[in-house]
Amino acid sequence: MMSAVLLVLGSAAQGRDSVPAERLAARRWFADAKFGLFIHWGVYSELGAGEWVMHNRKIAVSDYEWLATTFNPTKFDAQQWVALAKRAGVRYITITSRHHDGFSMFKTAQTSYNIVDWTPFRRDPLKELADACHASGIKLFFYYSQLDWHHPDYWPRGKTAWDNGRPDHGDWSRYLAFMNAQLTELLSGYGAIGGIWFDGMWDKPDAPWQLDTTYALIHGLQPAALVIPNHHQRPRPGEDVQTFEQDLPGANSAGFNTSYISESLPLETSLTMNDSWGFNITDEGFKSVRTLVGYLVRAAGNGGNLLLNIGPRPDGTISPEFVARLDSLGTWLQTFGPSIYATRAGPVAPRSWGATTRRGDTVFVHVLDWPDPLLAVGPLGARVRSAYALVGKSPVRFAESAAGVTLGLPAAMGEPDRVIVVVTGR
Ligand code: FHN
Repeated sequence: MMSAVLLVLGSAAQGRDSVPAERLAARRWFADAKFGLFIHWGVYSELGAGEWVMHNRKIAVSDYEWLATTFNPTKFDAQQWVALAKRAGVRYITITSRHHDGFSMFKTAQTSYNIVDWTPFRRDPLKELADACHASGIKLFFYYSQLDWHHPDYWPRGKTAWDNGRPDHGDWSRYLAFMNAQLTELLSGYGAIGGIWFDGMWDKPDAPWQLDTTYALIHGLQPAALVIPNHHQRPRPGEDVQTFEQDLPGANSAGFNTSYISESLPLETSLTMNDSWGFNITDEGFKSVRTLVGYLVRAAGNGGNLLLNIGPRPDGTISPEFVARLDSLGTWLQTFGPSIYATRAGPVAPRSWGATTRRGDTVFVHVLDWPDPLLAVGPLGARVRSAYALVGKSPVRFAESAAGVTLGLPAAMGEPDRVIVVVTGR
C-alpha cells in the first residue's frame, strides 16, 4: 500500500517537473562549462564599499536616487570585458541586471529607475555585453534580485533595509507583475540568454513568490534558459542548477547553504575573488592564484562549476588585481583545461590532498597539497591501464591493491596542481 502511494506521489512530482530535451541539453552544457565569471556592478560601485552599502549605511531611497543620477561609467567597454573573460577561459558570464538596491542596469519600460533613463550614461551595458558575448561564444546569464530596497511594492518588507524611507504599505501582486515584466524584457531583448540567476528570496523565504508562474514564464520565453536560484534551499521543480555561495557543494562555512546536494542537477559554487562582491576600494583580501586554482579543481572534483566574481569600478574599468588573477587562471587552463572542462566528479571524493575528475574512462588525479612521493588515491572502480603526468606525458608508476591505487608522484615544482592522467578500463 505504502509503496503504491509513493509511486503515485513520485510520478506526480515528476509530471510537475518534466524537463524538455533542450533544457536537459542546456543543463549538460552548463555541467561541461565548469568556469564562469560573476560580475557585480551597479550604482553601489560608486561608493566603493560593496553592493550592500545602501543597507549597511542606511542610505535613504531619496539619497540613493540622487547617487544614481551621477552614475556614468564612460570607460565601460563590453568588448574588453568579454576579451578578458575569454582570456580567463570562462565559458559564461553572470552579471547583475538588478541587485538589491533595485536599480535596473538595463533599459526597462517598467520603471525609469534604470541606467538608460536615469543616468547621464544613457547606454544599456547589458545589451552591449550580450552582443559581445554572442559574438565570442560566451553565454550570458542575468543575475536578478527578487529582493528590492527601492520598490514601494516590495511589501511587507523582509529582513533587510528597514530604515530607508520607503512607505509602510505596498501591493505585493503589483511587485510580482513588475518582476515578471522585467524578466520578460531580459528574455526578449538580449538574444539567447543562458538563464536567470535569482537571489534575495531568502529575505522573506515564506512570502508568496509564485515561483511556478515565474519559472514557467522564463522557460516559455526561452526553453533552453536555466533557472539558477540562490535561495540556499533544496532545489524545487522548475529549477535547473543548485548553486552554493562562498562554499563548495555541500559545505556551509559561510552559513548560507544547505548541506543537501542534488544528484540530478548541475552544481555551482559562487566565490568572491577578494572578500566583496561589489567594488570595494579598501578590500585587499585577494585570494592567490594557487587558492583560486584549488577552488576550481575542488569545485570540479565535486561535480560543480566555479562562478568567480569580479566587482568592476564605477567608471567601467576592472582593477588590475582582478585582471591579473583571471589572466593567470586562463594561462593555467590552457594547459590543464582538459582535466577540468567537460569532466564530472571523479571516483574518489575530494580529499585534503586534492580531488579527482573524470571523462569517460580517464580519471584525472589533481594533487594540490601532498608532500610525499607516494599518494594512496583509493579505489578508482576499475583497473588501471596506464598513468602519466598531464604535463610532459612522462609515465607515472602505480600499484593496485584491494585498498585502491597508489601513485608515484612526479617531483613538485611549486605548481598549484600536479595532474596525473589515469587511464582505466577492464
Ligand atoms: O546579498 C547577496 C550578495 O550581495 C551577493 O549578490 C551574493 C552572491 O552570491 N548573494 C547574496 C547573498 O546571498
